[in-house]
Amino acid sequence: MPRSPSELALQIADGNRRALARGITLVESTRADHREEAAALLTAVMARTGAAVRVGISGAPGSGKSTLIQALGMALLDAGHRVAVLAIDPSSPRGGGSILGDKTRMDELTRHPNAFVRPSPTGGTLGGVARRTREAMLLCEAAGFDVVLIETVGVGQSEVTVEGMVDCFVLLLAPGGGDDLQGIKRGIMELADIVAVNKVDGALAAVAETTARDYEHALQLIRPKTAAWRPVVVPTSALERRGIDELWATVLAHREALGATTLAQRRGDQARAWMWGELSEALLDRVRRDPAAAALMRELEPEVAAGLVPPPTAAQRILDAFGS
Ligand SMILES: Nc1nc2c(ncn2[C@@H]2O[C@H](COP(=O)(O)OP(=O)(O)O)[C@@H](O)[C@H]2O)c(=O)[nH]1
Ligand SMILES: [Mg+2]
Repeated sequence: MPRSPSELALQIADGNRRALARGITLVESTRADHREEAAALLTAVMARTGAAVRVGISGAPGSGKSTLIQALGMALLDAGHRVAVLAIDPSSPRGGGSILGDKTRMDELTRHPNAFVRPSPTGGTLGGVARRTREAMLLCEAAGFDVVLIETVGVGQSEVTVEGMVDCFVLLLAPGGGDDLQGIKRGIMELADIVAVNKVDGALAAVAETTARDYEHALQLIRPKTAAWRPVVVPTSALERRGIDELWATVLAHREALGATTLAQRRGDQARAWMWGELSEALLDRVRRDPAAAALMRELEPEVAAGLVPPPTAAQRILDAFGS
């Protein structure tokens, strides 16, 4: 990285896309000196962040997330917005096919001068990928993108993670793909601010409409995240670009319903949780690298595994060794 973080921050704030890409590469790096530069970069851009509408879009592979993001993104660009798209896919293999698929699915967006598309960083844990995406989102905001769309594959914990970094969480379902009511975990439904039932077109239209009604009923039974908003179902066809304006209108209605205070509170809670997450990770890292604690860890781990030492006792002893 030839440029200093403060120089890079200025170029990002200037809307320089190459600088933005560079900045994201910097925050994605795990090298210790890069982490320091990344922290300086984030500090430098912080005052310029927060102005975007942050939307998460989650769903099973093949439900149409990338197609929908392209359709929604193009509509937003037409309306004069600047749109950044980030992806979280902890399951994606290095240089894997899903990213290539997404690239062609979002080719129009990728080519548009007012859009910025960044595929998921490959490798690493969900926590690691999520941290980099959070930081990338802030950089995109600093670069003047006023809408950030985060695509995530609905596997494991990734929905919870993305819900924890956006203003509005959209669950995308496609009929006939195992996305019937029984197939979706209640916990995921509870995270959704909006349920979009996609592929309401062609031969699937009738099934999709039934699916949409089923979900409307199911959502009635779920306790809303906030008294201000009851999750709603929006039928879409990403392929035929129908329901896209309605989807965006619903995102804005959700924002309006929450109001500035609740939204600020939500973001504040997210930032606080992010800080504590960082702290526990960093602390654990230090414990692991502390010679005394590490030695004791190696000694105690087999004993814990063999059932000779209670895990809480071992943890306490390692912590004591670390502090001393
Ligand atoms: N019929 C129909 N097919 C769709 C629709 N949206 C996406 N698809 C198709 O579903 C497949 C998976 O789409 P993709 O956007 O890659 O899904 P993702 O894995 O969720 O990102 C592709 O073949 C799309 O063309 C839709 O609204 N209607
Ligand atoms: Mg995709």
